Amino acid sequence: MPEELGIALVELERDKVEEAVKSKAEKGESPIQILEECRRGMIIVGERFQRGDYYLAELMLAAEILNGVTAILEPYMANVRPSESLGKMVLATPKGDIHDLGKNIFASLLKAHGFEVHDLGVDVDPSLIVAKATEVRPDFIGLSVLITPTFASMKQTADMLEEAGLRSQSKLMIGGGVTTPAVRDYVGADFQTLDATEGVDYCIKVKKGR
Ligand code: B12
Repeated sequence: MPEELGIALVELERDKVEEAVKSKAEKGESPIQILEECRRGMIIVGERFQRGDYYLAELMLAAEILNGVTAILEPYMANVRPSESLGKMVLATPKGDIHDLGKNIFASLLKAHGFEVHDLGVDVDPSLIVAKATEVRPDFIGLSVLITPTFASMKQTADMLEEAGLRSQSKLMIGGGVTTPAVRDYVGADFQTLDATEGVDYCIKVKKGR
């Protein structure tokens, strides 16, 4: 069971969540820890939805609250942000998928650790991802996926990057609730995780060689 903050999210108490997040952040608690607590709450919201205890409107409200938390924490992330860019990431939820909570958490953590993030949003066509990669020449391309039909969209993105001669210049990373090592192999990605912190650790390892 999550702690008080996570429970407030489960109970959809927006004001309580926002106050708790601000108060914890002001006291110097790690934004990463605060996000993790909220993420645990969001998992329970999903379980309630699946049991039929919550309706879609409640699920969407919880999602809205969690995206609000990510926004509140952004300035506090800046406090731990190194001054120089550690590397570039082009990030997207690919075509066919509109889930963005995990992607937004990953983006916030990356920024907090000094990465330059080009977040293309949700339901992004592979051609736009390739165009952005051509423009910014990122070290990493991250795809966040929560529904299985989007696997094909990820594979298409990987193939188009290859055709454009861009695949070898960037590490292709995938993440999000339905991804597995088998999906990583199908897509031909370099890395897969269900944990944003692990994703950030991987980026740091690649850039710093440790
Ligand atoms: C919230 C939610 C929604 C919200 C999304 C709101 C939003 N703004 O994102 C709403 C209500 C809109 C929604 C809609 C739908 N949903 Co939905 N949703 C969920 C739910 C409950 C939670 C997902 C979530 O946000 N988890 C919390 C986040 C923080 O976790 P996460 O994404 O895994 O991210 C973490 C890591 O994976 C990682 N990470 C994430 N991305 C990346 C990327 C990289 C590169 C890296 C390194 C790391 C990383 O970092 C995060 C933090 O550690 C799940 C059920 C579940 N328990 O997962 C269903 C679920 C994902 N949804 C599902 C479905 C089917 C749908 C709909 C199709 C429903 C419908 N019939 O209309 C639509 C989607 C339409 C579409 N085309 O996309 C299914 C998918 C099933 C499948 N296998 O395909 C699920 C699994 C529910 C279920 N069991 O049926 N949904």
